[in-house]
Amino acid sequence: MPPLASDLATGFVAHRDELVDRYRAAGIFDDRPLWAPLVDAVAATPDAPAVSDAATGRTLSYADLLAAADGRAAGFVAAGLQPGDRAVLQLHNSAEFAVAFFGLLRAGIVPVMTLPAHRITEIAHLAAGSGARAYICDDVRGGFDFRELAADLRERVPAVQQVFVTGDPGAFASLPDRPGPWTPPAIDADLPALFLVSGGTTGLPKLIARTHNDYAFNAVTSAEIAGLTAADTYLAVLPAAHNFPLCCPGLLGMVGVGGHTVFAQNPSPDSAFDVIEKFRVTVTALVPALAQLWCAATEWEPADLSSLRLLQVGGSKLSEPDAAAIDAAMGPVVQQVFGMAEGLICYTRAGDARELVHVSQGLPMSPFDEVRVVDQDGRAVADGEEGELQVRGPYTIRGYYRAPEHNARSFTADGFYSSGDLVRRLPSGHLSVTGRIKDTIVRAGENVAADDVEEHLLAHPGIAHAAVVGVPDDALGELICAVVVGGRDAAVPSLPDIRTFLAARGLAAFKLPDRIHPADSLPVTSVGKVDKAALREQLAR
Ligand code: OOB
Repeated sequence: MPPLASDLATGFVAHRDELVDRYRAAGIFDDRPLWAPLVDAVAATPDAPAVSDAATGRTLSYADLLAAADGRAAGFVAAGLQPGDRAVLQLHNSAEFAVAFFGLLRAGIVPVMTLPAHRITEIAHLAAGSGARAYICDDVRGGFDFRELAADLRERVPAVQQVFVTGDPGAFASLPDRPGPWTPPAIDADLPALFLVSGGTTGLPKLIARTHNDYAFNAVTSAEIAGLTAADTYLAVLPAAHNFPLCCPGLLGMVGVGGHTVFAQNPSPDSAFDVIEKFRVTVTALVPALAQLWCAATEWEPADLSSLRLLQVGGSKLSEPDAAAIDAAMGPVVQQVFGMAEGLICYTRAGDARELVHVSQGLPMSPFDEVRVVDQDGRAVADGEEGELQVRGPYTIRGYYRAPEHNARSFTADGFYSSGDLVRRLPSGHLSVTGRIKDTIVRAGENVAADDVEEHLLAHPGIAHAAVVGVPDDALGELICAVVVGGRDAAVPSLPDIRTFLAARGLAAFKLPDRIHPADSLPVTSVGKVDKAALREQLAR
């Protein structure tokens, strides 16, 4: 492999040699570029549909997709970008997302996968941190002009020299297109193929470098577990740049089997149900809040959802009653997915008893995943006990990109990622996610896990959504504050009602909420998880 002229490898934390050797000996790294399955699919079924836009009905066959991606690749290079360069990609769900993404990969340019909800603070931070030379965005979406963000970005991060815009480019360039044959550069499959961004709700997102080898393994294994075939149609309705719809198995899993991916921007049931019916969608992925909404909507939205065989739910905790309700409303379709951009993905399996699918967040995807559940001192807890999940494995990073100070905190000396997630290992080996290390309220010296209180609140028939956060208090340190969204047609119950209800369920007195804040909705992060940091800020004001 010729050494890369670029500085891509600077600040990249590679796996340790002896472990790479072990993974390679097991045959789980195939040393091919991440785009290789696209070329395979073109060879096998050039005319099969690869990607469609739900909104316009535009469909690209596999041959079309590769030709379009190669036109982009040649265009990016003609515009002065080089293999190993980074480009911040911020596109809404569309066939063009797939064209630009594969175009960058075919040019050897490394995309930084940002989400449509990111704004200048995050984009500037990610562009600077990755050393990006280009920014790719849509013109205007949802009333927001991304070209203005681009102009701001050019000022704040002058190293971003190129801006490419879909639609009306304004002062910038359109996405480049140089049709014709294209020879992709050689790559080193153990170097980053793309950057994901961390999903944390505190601080600025961190850059997560995923290699060709590790991400291809992620896609293939996920597709196997989901039982994907060329006959499947996947609906990408979560933001496509997120790990879940991108590779778990998502777009990349579908390309690997030659299946069809449909992109939609509107996840509301009235719109998404039409798409499922029209394209006979078989698989999709949602966050719990959306899955709950879809489940409720089956009662009033007339739609034929019989094609849907797998509804993946992950990103935050799906409660047992909600999982059971979705199965009851839509058939036994739920698959729980507990994953992180840093690597580890857990899935419930097709053969699991439905009760296990409802109570657990799944089993690690690979036998090579090493999972430890540890106490505050880093010692393994007994099986069944709650502790922090630490993980090491073939597709879990060894460190964030160019972030040594974070790495000292988030990774152990022997290379495990400390996830901050609290889990319990069930006898089957499945994990149950019980909370986040930092998501506790310290009230009068007692530690109260927010998740614990939330689960009991959700059992109240008058409560549809609940988030529990601590608010500072002079006397008790923190007060337990529950922000609750009422059920359909129901007023939010009063504080005394709720306390009586929770006490009757056997919740300890020190865990009962001190305050109830009714709300119409809960603030969410870019991918749709409840944003506790934003809630705390709102309550502080
Ligand atoms: C996914 O990835 P990220 O990077 O946006 O967020 C990871 C964090 C996890 O550490 C955990 O705190 C939480 O999100 N999480 C869950 C969960 N799935 C993710 N917490 C409870 N139950 C679950 N099922 O969110 C992600 C990546 C790939 C596939 C699915 C989700």
